[in-house]
Amino acid sequence: MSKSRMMPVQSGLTRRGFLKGSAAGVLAAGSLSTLAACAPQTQDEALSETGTDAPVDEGTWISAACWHNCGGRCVNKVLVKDGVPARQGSDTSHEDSFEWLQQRGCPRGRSQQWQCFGEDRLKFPMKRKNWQPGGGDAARGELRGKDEWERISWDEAIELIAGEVQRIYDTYGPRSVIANYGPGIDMVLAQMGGYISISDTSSNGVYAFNMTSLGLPGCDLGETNDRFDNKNAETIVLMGGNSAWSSGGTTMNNFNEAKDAGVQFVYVGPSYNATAAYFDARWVPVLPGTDTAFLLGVAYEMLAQDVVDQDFLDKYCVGFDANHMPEGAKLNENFRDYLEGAYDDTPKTAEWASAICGTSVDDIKWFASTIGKDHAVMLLHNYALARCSSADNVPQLLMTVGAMGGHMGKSGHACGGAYKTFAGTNGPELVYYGDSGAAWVENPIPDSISAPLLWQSILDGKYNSTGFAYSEVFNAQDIKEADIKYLSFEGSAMIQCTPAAATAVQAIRQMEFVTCTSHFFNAQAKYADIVLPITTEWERVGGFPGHQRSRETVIVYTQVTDPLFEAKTDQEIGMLLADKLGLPTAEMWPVSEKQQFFNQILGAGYMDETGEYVPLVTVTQEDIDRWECEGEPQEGAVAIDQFLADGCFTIKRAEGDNYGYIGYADYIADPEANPRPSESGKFEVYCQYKADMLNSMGYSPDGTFKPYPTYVEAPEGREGMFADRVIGGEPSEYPFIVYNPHYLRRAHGVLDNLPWLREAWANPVFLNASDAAAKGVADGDTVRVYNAHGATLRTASVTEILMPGCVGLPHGAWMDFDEDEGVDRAGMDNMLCGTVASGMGTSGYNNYNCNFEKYEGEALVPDCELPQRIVELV
Ligand SMILES: Nc1nc2c(c(=O)[nH]1)N[C@H]1C(S)=C(S)[C@@H](COP(=O)(O)OP(=O)(O)OC[C@H]3O[C@@H](n4cnc5c(=O)[nH]c(N)nc54)[C@H](O)[C@@H]3O)O[C@H]1N2
Ligand SMILES: Nc1nc2c(c(=O)[nH]1)N[C@H]1C(S)=C(S)[C@@H](COP(=O)(O)OP(=O)(O)OC[C@H]3O[C@@H](n4cnc5c(=O)[nH]c(N)nc54)[C@H](O)[C@@H]3O)O[C@H]1N2
Ligand code: SF4
Ligand SMILES: [Mo]
Repeated sequence: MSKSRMMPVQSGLTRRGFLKGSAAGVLAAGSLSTLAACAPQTQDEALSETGTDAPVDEGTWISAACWHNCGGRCVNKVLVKDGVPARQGSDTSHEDSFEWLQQRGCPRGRSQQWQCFGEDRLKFPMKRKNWQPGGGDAARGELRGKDEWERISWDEAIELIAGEVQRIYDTYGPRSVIANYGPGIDMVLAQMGGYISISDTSSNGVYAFNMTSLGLPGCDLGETNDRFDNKNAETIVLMGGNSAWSSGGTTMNNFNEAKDAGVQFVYVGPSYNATAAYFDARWVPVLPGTDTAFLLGVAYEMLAQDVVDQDFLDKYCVGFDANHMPEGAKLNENFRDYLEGAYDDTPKTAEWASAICGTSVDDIKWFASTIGKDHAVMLLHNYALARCSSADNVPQLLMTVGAMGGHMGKSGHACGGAYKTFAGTNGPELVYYGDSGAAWVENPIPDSISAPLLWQSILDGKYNSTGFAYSEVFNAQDIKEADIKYLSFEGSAMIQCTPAAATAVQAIRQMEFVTCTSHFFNAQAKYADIVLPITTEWERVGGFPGHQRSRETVIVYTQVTDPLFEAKTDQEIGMLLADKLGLPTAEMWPVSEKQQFFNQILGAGYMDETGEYVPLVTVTQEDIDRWECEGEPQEGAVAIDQFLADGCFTIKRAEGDNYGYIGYADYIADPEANPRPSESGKFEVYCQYKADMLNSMGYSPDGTFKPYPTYVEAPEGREGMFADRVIGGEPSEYPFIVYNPHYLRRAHGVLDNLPWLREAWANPVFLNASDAAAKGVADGDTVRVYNAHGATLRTASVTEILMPGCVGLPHGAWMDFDEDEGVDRAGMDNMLCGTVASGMGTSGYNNYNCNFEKYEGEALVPDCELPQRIVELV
């Protein structure tokens, strides 16, 4: 990286100096008022006000990182003028069109400078004042979350961590440690003998594990059609999710041609959200966690209306009816007879379904006829419907309903996952980046704790080690004892993003040692003993954002500034610790961070028009010398400097090009030659493996799951709304279902502390208008939302676009737990999620029960008026 691209932000300033430094690139909260006196009136205003009012043609535009797990993948540009980020921008590498999409950033990405240069960045290693090494009372664990903080040097920090790691592994062994595959400290822990990890179904919910046993692709992603085919559908059904908020907007473009062509969109879910509105969709309301009941009613109706493609079922599926059972079936039952009530005297009629899912009988019947065999239909699901307890039959059932309509393997038809940058497009990767060459130390301990049970398992001293679902190694429930002494928070927000936050506080206070690497004083840092400041990606050599990327684009970013204050990268921290512990540091990190980036560039490739993968980036010997890296010169489509300046490479598409794709086309054309990955090689409407797996994992009572999809009551959920769990009876203590939409202000917890974003998005709790009225709650009132697991305060946003009985509490607000009152003041979602697991150990964020009331205490002030969370060092 040339020096001129780096910002002259100096390291090692004091906090005072940091504040003073705001004029030279560090953005203090106070300066917000100068830049944007009050909340901008429109989003355009917000964007044009980013940074100073520097003219756009002065200074240098740098491709900067936006690396969060936000559902999008966008080009982020920073205009650096006199060493200060003056403006932010996005993709300008070509004009935007449906054929050649730009990857434009959202307001979060365009506010990134407030994160990297924010006044609230952690600047130095810190130690909790009353914590001392050695375990036992010296840890003063009861003060976690309340203690004061001291600045320590890196030497002291590494010395303390090395000493404690050695002591804990020597005294208690690796099963006394919990970590989660972080890239620095956790690598060292893996090398020390390993740790118990966390098995979390997080994003994918009940689609997380073993979808292949049903005949689906992993997580049911990859077998829908290329985006140019979307316009060939008559109807596109979106089951759950909200990509307008959660996919950075860019993937919505994949459906624009279909929208323009007049394709009918249908949205199935508890709210008529921004995505449904954008597509002018017909809304089919379904209560959270009840999609199984809805789809069973639909399947019954399809049979009743005679709109089932029986030939498709006979040829491509097993287990739909008694005449097509798979070999090895242990149960003489089938789906069709279940639908008709043969085993429980309950036909799964539209009326039966309606009582459970809250959808009208008319809507269920309409939906069944609309998706019948004579129509071209795309049944696209997100995972919001899968992040629910006991929803484990959804994947198999949606696949079954898709097969009943014959909606696989044909143009205009699809059935499968539409998620993040994969939403509405699939097919082989057209462009990609190379392997970094970094080594990875495997964690030798295969046990894991299911995320929703994590904190209670620590308190109980025992855990179900079933692990990452059902595999060769771990199958049946296996309860083990564990006395956890050390928690490493590195790269995942374990307190913030895992259910049962109040229990987390208790469990953490039992520890002897807690470390955290972080940019900010977030929940993990607040409850740790030693906190290490890490660099943001703006301070690193450059890279390619991982997570989701689209098949048509790679995004690349470069360094914006030297590391701020004393921040270090994960790799630097890992290496310091490994050295101190006498571990083989050079073997563990054989490749420098710069060489890793260079390797990714060299290995980048794309598919040319003939279908061949060829190198993407032209690199000369001079480039290699300038970078002081190793590699061979190569010819590609774009020169390295141009590629880095553009910040991306996007394949230009055209109608009828060689890059089209129809999901499952090979299987449908020749099922014998191209079997699905299930045991039978077909879609398994009866899947013995599924039942055996779910029943033996130990999270639901044995026998709960049948080999075919059935309705299973959730531990809370729909039935939990009623006192005696009988739908329609007296309301229970917690007669609402709370779900967690992923929220525009932030990516999970990340960015929640940014003043601009706080001004733009208030983070209210969404309440149905009639429910609110019944409780005397008006829009803008402070409400207390509570259940058996905890309580939180939020300002009410009263709306008609939410089904009665539902409460929408956005995901990711930074915990602000008032222990005296037993209430969180930030609207933190995991306060209301509890120690509840079912099926595959699902984190069922979207179907807990709750109640709410007008709050009698002092009303909340808007989040944007609260001071930033800045640690005062003693
Ligand atoms: N109640 C409820 N809980 C949920 C959800 C929900 O809907 N409701 N959603 C779930 C879902 S879908 C997901 S994916 C999970 C997400 O859960 P997490 O992945 O745990 O969430 P993030 O906030 O993205 O955590 C990333 C953390 O890593 C830090 N970080 C970022 N970059 C670096 C780096 O380079 N090095 C290091 N060391 N740290 C870094 C960030 O500051 C942040 O603290 O949350 C889940 N939790
Ligand atoms: N801004 C922002 N974007 C993000 C994230 C973020 O934190 N912030 N997180 C990213 C990550 S890791 C993920 S996993 C995705 C998640 O994002 P999405 O997969 O889009 O999921 P949600 O935001 O949970 O979807 C919310 C919508 O799903 C519907 N819904 C809720 N429960 C159910 C149900 O049981 N059934 C049905 N049919 N519908 C239901 C509701 O109508 C609600 O409006 O977002 C990604 N994008
Ligand atoms: S959608 Fe995500 S990657 Fe894109 S600009 Fe926004 S935060 Fe950044
Ligand atoms: Mo996720």
